Amino acid sequence: MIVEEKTQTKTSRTNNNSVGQLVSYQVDAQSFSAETNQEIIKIELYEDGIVRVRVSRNDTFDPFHYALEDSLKPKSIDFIEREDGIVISTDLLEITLLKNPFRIIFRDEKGKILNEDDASFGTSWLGEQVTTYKKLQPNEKFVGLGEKTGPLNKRGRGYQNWNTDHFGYGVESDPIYSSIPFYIGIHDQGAYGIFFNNSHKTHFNFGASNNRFSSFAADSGDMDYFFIHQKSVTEIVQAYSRITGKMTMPPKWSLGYQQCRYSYYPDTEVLNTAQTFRDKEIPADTIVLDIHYMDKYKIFTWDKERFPNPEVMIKNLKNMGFKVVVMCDPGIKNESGYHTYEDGVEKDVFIKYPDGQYYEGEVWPGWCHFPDFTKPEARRWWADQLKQYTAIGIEGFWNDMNEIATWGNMLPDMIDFDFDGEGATSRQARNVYGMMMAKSTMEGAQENLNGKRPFNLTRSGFAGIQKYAAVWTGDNIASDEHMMLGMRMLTNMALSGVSFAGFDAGGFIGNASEALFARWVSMAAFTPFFRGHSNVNTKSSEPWTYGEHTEEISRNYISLRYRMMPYIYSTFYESSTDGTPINRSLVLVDPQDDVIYQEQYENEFLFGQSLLVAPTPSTKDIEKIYLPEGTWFDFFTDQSYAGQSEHLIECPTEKLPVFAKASSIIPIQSKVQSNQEKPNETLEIHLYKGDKKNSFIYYEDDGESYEYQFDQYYKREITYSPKDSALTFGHIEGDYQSHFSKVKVYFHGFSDTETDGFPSEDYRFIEPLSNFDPIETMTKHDFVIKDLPYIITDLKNQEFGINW
Ligand code: NBV
Repeated sequence: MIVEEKTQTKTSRTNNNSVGQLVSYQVDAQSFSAETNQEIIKIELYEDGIVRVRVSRNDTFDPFHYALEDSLKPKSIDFIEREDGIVISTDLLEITLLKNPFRIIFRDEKGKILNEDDASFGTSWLGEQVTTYKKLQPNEKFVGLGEKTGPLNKRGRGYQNWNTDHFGYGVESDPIYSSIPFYIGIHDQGAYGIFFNNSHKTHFNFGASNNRFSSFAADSGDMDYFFIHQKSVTEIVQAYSRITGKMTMPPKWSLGYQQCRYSYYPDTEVLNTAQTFRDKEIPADTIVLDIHYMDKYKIFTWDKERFPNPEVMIKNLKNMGFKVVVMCDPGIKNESGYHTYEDGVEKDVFIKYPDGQYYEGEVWPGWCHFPDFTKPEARRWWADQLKQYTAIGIEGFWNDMNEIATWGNMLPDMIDFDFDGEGATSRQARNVYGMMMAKSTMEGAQENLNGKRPFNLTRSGFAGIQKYAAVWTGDNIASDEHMMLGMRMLTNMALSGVSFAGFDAGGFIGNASEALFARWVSMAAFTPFFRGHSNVNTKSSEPWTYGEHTEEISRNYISLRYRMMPYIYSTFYESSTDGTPINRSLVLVDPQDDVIYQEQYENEFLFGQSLLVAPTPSTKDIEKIYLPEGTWFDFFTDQSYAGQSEHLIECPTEKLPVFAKASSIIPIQSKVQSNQEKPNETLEIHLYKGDKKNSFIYYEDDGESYEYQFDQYYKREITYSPKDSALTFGHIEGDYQSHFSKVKVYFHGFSDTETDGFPSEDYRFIEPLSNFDPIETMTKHDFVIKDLPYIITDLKNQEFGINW
């Protein structure tokens, strides 16, 4: 419907120029399209709670996006015309599009305002830069935005997305390695998510230096954002994962402990390190090889003196139950005679200046060229190169320096990228380069490994990186402050779709104290990606480097990690199916509880659905902890605590404050030395007394192939119903035979009469230490120990009609 003829006006390069009056608009089955004097506008509905808003000053919208799932399809729109605008209503949202000037107001299904454009600025241009301004709502808080420093609540701060190698970043530094332009706003009226789908340098202002608006801006390209509203913050994160994708199940070995060092060499040191884990009975799955395995840092080569026969070394490690992860840097040394380089030139895979000359940047090997991972032929080429690793038994890959990092850190803006045929310069491609490298590595490895799951790790990423790799937080510092920052960053990343994330436990730069190392490893045992790593010329991060006591503590928590593997693996499965975070900020528990945003409590999180972990600096042995609504049980002593209140909790280095939620169902296995070793046949189910019905989806598969996508899994729902005093094992789904044949239930928090008739035995999640037993010591401090293990039955005998 033409409302008014389109007229041409001059865009000012200096003055803020906001989108004006709609001059025409039309609604078809799937979208609302409109024009102003200078812009085209499109609104699409992908789900009842997902709306896409696009505004462009070009004739058409940017056609191509790396972050979006191919399966995204707009659905039909119903709308009502009103005097001042158009209203689109769904079961979750009411979207008002004002016509003069064009502004948007998002309300929930009850009519409460969730988010609205600033009345004067809406979406505006300042030269080429496009910004959308949103009115700050009462008590509005902002969380997420991926790998960002600073507090949990980012209100009052501004951030930039520009993937940057930031060695030893500070606790407030910005930007760092990854860009995920997705955040969640929470205020008195509700919560919403905004994903800004633009890979240029982007800028976020959450009420920084102003008390009027929050905003998101891009240096160029379209305004293109997805507005999400769901019934809970968890569902907002899940919805975001429907837009940008979910991880596939990683190999189970990669969820174990990974030992890294910059760098282990020669091969004998690698083997000794692996053997020491076995000798000391500290479980581990992986040894990671950093850049010194290569011949002068040239990827796809081996230093012949240090590693004369990598294939044999990898076989020997395999026999010890260890997998190998290798460093993969994108910089390919410009050197004649170097096969990878010459082949790359021949196949024309490297990025170039606009005059057609190769870009050269200096990095570890010297002056290098860089594959254009946004070019399909270059991805194909990289996949072929990777065969040199997969052929000798390597199944793990570590994509580093992919921001792109070069000495000087100033990748020129005018470099040309293929951008899958669309063409782009560094300005648009830089933020996705790391993700496209990770995608190339993942897809190449998948192809070469013939059905085995590779493990893929990356430093740099963009929205959607979860589909291709785990992400770690780069070069952190061995300090308490950094350890606590790391915990927050991991929950931020999880709030932004990246569940499989971790940090360098122990700190990369500098040396940790014994207590810091012990605490860091204890906490890292409750993070999705669990790896110890440290910089060249610092102490190594093996658990035995920091003296016997720290070694014992590390052994305790690493062993506990392996005991929790059925719980962890099931939680990974949940995340791979619906995008639910693994490390869950308390924002996901009760976003309206203002206490959780306080500095003292902002680092707390749930590891999976049941375990609350309270990160605590190594310098403290008593700490104030906030427990959210409900009853909580100390994971190690069973002492119960009331929720929605603060507690002073003793936390000597040996005992990390961890609490199990009332009504939890936690599956645990016997101790193993790696995920490749089979636990015994009994699956333990730890049940915590509660008054709310709860269920847990137990999941198992072969841990190494993609057969689970073809029904080769074992899944069953376990439900605790306090009202009926019943624990029900649901029917088995999938065709995979569980490793376990027996199940043993342990009751926590129940009185003796409630569990009458079942024999009790001593139970511990962690071992007493040689010179300190945290649990006994706790007893002396008036902690009640209530270990109430009871065998319900050998369910294989089907006494209760349950066949595990
Ligand atoms: O490859 C060496 C390091 C690596 O250990 C670290 O984890 C990466 O973040 N790498 C960076 C290169 C530069 C380190 C100064």
